[in-house]
Amino acid sequence: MKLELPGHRVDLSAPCVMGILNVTPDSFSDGGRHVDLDAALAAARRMLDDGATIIDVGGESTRPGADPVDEAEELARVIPVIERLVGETGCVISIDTMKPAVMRAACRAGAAMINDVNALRADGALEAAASGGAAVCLMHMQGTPRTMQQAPAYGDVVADVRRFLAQRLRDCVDAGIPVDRLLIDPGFGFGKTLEHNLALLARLADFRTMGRPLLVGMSRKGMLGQLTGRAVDERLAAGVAAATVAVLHGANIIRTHDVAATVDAVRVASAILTSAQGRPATS
Ligand code: 9MG
Repeated sequence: MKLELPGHRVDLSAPCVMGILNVTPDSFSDGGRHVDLDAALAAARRMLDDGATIIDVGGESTRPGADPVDEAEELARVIPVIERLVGETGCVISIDTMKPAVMRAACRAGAAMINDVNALRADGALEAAASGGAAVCLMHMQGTPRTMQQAPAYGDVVADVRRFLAQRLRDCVDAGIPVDRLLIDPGFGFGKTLEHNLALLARLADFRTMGRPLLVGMSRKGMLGQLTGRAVDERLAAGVAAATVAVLHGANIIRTHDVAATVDAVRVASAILTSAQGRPATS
C-alpha cells in the first residue's frame, strides 16, 4: 500500500515509524516561554537519522487533563519549526493539531499530513483539510483531552471505535477529501481504560478490514505505566513491546518518542510477518 502525500509517496508495504516532535515550552524550552528552534530541529534530525519516515510536529499537548492552547500561540510554536524542517531536510511532516487555522497554515508551510486526535470534528476542520491537499489521520477520542479519562465507557470498545472511524471516513469523503488520503487510528489512551486499550490492541486486526492505513501510538502512555509500574521516562521497553505487538496485528505506522529502538522492533516484527505470509497456515 502506498500513501500519496503532497510532494511525497510513502511506501507502506512495510510498516514505518513516525517520530514525535512536541514543540511545547516544556519540551524545548529556552528557560522561558519560547521554544528553542535549534534544539527542536536537532531533535527532528536525530529522529530522521534513526530511521523515522514522518515527523509529527505538535504545539498543543493532548495529554489527559492538558489545558488548551490558543490559536496564535500554537501557530507561533509550530510554523517556524515546519518551515525550517521543510527547508533543511525535505522530510515528510505531519501537523498534530485540532485547529483548522493551524491545519491551513501548516499545509501552506509544507506539512504533508494532518494528524487530528479530534478526527476533524471542529467547526471548519473538514473544509481546511479538504482544501490543504494533505493526508489526514483520523483518530478516535471519547471526550476531550481535559475530561477524557474521567469515566470512559463503551458497549464493545472495538465495535464502537470502528463505527466512529467508519462514519468519519464517510464524512471526510462527503466533504471532498479523497479516501486514499485518509488514515485511521483507534486512539490509545484517549478516553479509554486499561481494559479498553488492551482490547483494542488485542483486536487491532479488526481495523485492517476498513481498508485504510492504520496508525497507532502507545509510546510512554499511561497504559504502559499501569502495566509496568514505571514512570513516564522509564517506559521504553514497554513501548517497544507494544509497538511490536501492534505491527504483528497489522499496524502500518507507529507513532513514538523513541525512534531508534522502535525502528529496530518494527523491522523485526515486519520480517516475521513477511516470512509467515510465505508459509501455509497450520491447523
Ligand atoms: C497527538 N497524539 C498523541 N497520541 C496520539 C495517538 O495515539 N495517535 C495519534 N494519531 N496522535 C496522537
